[in-house]
Amino acid sequence: MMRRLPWFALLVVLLAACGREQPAPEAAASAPATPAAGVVNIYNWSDYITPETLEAFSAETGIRVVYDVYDSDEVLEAKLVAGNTGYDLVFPSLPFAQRQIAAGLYQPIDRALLPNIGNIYPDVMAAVAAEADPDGAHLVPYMWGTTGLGYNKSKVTERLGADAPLNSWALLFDPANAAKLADCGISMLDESQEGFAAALLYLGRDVNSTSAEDIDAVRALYEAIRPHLRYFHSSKYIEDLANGEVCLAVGYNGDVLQARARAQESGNGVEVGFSIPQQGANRWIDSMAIPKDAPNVANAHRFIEFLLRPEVIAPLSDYLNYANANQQASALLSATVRDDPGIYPPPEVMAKLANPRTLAEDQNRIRVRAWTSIKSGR
Ligand code: N2P
Repeated sequence: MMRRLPWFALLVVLLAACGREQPAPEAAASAPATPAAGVVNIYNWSDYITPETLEAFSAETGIRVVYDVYDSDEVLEAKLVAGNTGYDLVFPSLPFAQRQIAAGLYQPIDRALLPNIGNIYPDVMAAVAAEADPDGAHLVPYMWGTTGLGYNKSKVTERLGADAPLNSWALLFDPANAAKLADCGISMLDESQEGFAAALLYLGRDVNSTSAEDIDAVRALYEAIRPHLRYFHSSKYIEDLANGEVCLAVGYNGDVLQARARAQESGNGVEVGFSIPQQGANRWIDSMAIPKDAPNVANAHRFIEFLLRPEVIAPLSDYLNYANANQQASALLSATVRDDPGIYPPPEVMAKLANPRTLAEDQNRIRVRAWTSIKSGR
């Protein structure tokens, strides 16, 4: 993927040197920060930015970036609820952002400080308004994507044959398939909302259902495949898919495609595929938001404005394999990213995507509890 842009050659060297692309906290900003310029404390999903972006921001503004990562909306939410995170900017997904806004966890964003806000696709803005932020006051969309199936082509077809259902949730939820893939490793996201959505889509039901009948049906599905699942984790599968340590992962599209790219770059012969199952998949939008007690609000706005620049966000999409929300950036994307149906799905697939919703707290608690017991296999 880095072959597309010559300046990413530098990144290859940096990544090879540190073995991972994750910027270590505090390590990302190399520009000397002047005390006047201060700092911005960012808490973002793992594998969701490049060190170059942070360095470019610091070089231009003199603002030091302190950067931490998480791999679950639930982890982010627990910190925000506890308060005093020290973070200036976080990246919640829609259904979580909706209830976090309702709970007063974010402060309004000053759009007057964001001259590039008009670059966001109107329909992405509209979806964010409809699903979470009616007056558009708290969220600036960053990237969006889907949750689907990442697989190791040769290992899966060796075990299930050439007609393996690579485009179906049956690849995972049909116990006969899961049993045959168990030895090469199956991983599942550790997020109740994603775990439920995958199973409910397979069953042809509403991803947001909290009915007792549907919860029981989901439990039964997982019970049948539980012995064949190697682990529940929301970021480890990138490396494991790339190395051939797992052969099937329920994962976020860009993360699976990053695994595909890592395998290609390492030349290890592993061919990773991604599919949005025919039964449909969750579609999510991740946005930037400023916690209510953020210590460096002006710097948070400067970082948001930086990411709203087409020439900043386009190479990020190229590298991360996630679709960004910036209309002006589309012409700058590499053709392979723009034309990848796993990143920008065709209309007929878009029509099948499901929107996870914020669930009522008591209903959500029932699903989270069920998920905990599904994971423990009890
Ligand atoms: C990035 C995962 C972001 C997707 N690694 C979750 N909304």
